[in-house]
Amino acid sequence: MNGMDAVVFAVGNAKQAAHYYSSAFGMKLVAYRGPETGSRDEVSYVLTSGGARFELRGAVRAGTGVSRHVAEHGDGVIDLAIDVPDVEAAYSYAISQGAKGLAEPYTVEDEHGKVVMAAIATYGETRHTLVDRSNYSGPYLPGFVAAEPIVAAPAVKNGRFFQAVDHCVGNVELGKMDEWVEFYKRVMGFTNMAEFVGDDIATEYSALMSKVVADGTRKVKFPLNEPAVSRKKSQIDEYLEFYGGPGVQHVALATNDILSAVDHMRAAGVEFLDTPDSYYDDPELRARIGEVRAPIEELKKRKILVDRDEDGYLLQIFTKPVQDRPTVFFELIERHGSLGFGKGNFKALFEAIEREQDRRGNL
Ligand code: TYF
Ligand code: FE
Repeated sequence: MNGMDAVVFAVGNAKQAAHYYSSAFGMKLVAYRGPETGSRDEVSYVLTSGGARFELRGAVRAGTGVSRHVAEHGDGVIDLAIDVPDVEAAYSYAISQGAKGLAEPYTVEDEHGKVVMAAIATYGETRHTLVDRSNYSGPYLPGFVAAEPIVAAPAVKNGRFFQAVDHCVGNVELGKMDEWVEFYKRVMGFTNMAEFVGDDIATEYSALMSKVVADGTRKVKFPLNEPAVSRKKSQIDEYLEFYGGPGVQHVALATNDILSAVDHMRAAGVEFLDTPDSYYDDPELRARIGEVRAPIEELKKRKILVDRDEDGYLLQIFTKPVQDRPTVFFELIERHGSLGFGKGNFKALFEAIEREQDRRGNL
């Protein structure tokens, strides 16, 4: 695996979503397809931020696959596309290990070259398209035309808030997490990363269990959550109910300047989860995290969380759900050595999510 190729969203109004990810997430529109380019039923807007790429897919007419998906699940992720060096080999290996094939390897071509793709199914209605674009120089894929940015690039260093997709998290049903962990190990050759939420933490406060699988280079990282039995409805159960099944819960975006990114995104209307002042005033946290690149007061002002492990530290913050349903949200993560996911923040984070659940009337 070379890394993530794209995160593909099915959305109810791709034109407006493209504006949101441009104006609020600082992304750049680079490619488009729609009726004008011969795509009669669907439009796609392709946006990038450094190496991170989103495709926003919408329906132009009734009765398309996208409109059914949106009617059922709301806006959500339909495809975590992975950049692979050899689609044929990756696909046949996956199938031999029991993956469900959705598209056998095929080649699409235009004047910019050719792209080889195939697709396999994963949890819920999510898929992994395997993509080899090493012989392609066009803006995205054959069928797409280059497009101009919708708004000016943000006035920050490099003109963007984040530069890569760090990890993509899936929510699966109770009792299915280990099956999906095994799936990624068997079908994709992934290995477990150390960090996970086990029984002990689950019953105490998190209401979820979580394990992380990653490819050998750790460029592709997929944590998997399942609900745990708890006093109130688990945030994972809430997701499964409102999404109508398993799916992508959050996409974490790697940033080099989380302070500036949060300031600009907040100013553009992105809502982030709140963190109480007590988090920052806790002497145990202060002792544990030691020196980080910004004064704690600056993190506190912005509600940015911090965690440290044996390899280094990370700064992270979570948005509230970005659509009407309490389903998909984003994380910004600034890593300084740490390869973790913010285990030390799970309690504060899950309490913040529960406060949001309460506001939605969760029992
Ligand atoms: O990806 C992770 O594991 C962290 C923590 O519902 C996390 O971002 C885990 C579960 C969850 C929200 C965040
Ligand atoms: Fe995360």
